[in-house]
Amino acid sequence: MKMWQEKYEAMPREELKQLQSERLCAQVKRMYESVKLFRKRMDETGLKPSDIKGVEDLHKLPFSYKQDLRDYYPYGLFAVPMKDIKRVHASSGTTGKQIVVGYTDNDLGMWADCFARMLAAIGCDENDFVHVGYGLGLFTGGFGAHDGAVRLGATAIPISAGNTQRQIQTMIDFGSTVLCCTPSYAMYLGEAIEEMGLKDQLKLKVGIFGAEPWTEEMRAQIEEKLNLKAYDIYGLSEIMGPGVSFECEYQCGMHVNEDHFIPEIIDPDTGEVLPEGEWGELVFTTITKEGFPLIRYRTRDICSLTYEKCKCGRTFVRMRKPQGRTDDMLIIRGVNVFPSQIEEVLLKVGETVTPNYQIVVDRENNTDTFLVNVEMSEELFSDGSIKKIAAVEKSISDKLRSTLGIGPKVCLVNPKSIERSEGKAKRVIDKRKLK
Ligand code: DLL
Repeated sequence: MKMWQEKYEAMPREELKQLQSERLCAQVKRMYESVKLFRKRMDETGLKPSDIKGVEDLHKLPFSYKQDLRDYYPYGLFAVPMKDIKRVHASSGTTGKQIVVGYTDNDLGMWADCFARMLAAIGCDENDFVHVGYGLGLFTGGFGAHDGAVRLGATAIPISAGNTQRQIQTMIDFGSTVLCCTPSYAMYLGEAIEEMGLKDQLKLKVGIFGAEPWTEEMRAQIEEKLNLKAYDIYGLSEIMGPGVSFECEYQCGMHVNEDHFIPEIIDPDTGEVLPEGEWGELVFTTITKEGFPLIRYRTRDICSLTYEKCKCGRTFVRMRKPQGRTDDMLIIRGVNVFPSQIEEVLLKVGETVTPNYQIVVDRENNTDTFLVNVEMSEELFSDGSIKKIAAVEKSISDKLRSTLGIGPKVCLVNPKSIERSEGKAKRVIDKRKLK
């Protein structure tokens, strides 16, 4: 498969390390001069930019956090004058004030290249029609995919998120070959297309899905419903947006664009860097960004890395699918629960249920209550007896108990009764926080 920028993507690791070192040193120096908070943190640790000689010194540098972006909202961490910032994006997240990020012309060019690398890696070229179903707005998803498609020379269809009927009609009429949206919205589109009996009219070859965690089981279902090959893409607003890392044709982890971003895995409690292969918190350092560079940014995503050579010829390190976040882990009656574990179980249950679910946690008489609402399939809804439904509920609850170590009450609800999202799915309602 073609590489968009082979010079970097297949760079021998020794050379790559040299390049990263040069870029890191230059960035540390630049940030020390232009970002007040970074200078303060360096001074507190007694470090001078000249103490950083290369990537081997990365671990000495201070971490940065999402809270920093809130404290210095909106532009306080930018490293260039505002006249050089050509675009801003923002992310609201589930809690707290939104965060704002900014890009220079060079940053936008680098981002477009990173996304174009992914498109090329999965076999796309100028003959493709890229259906951009991520929100085009302050969210980074839409513009990232759009600019990447244009950079590749493909035809971009910037439809943005929402209006499912129009999405489907446009996909068919305009001949979309590449679908970009969240995996949960891809599932929803797939369901709607199945219902309308329009699957045969689609020309989709590949899908680029990310912005939220999704499982291998979900991948299989999306591929079946939309008749395409589904690829994972990762990114976060603070570091750039979609395309920080991407799957290649071999789909064995996501290649981090290491000429721009250096990843580390740390123990989230102690901050120690963990050895290759271990799971921990993913931390990123940007080494080329001008507008809003970040050193050792704590993503809160739980991940692991492998430097083993990939069959595609890229030398870039691969990150595994993030297994949730340190901050979306629920602690229910003392047990750690990740929404992705529930999804995995549901996708293995089979025909009787769909993977549309919502977790409701509450507190009664000082004890946590744990309920999982799951949409039953149309078949079970139309011909399942109350007894059969109760049996399915019990079997799911048992399966969840053995996976999680804690058994929720499972309630099968009517098909399509759980609210759909055009962006990231809302899987958890934690009422304890309101009390
Ligand atoms: O979600 C950027 C993006 C847009 C990525 C489109 C991929 C596609 P934020 O809104 O800032 O940015 O959210 C970033 O989303 O820290 C992860 O927790 C999660 N996330 C993103 N991609 C993946 C993925 C965009 N492929 C946060 N798998 C990150 C799992 C993901 N989680």
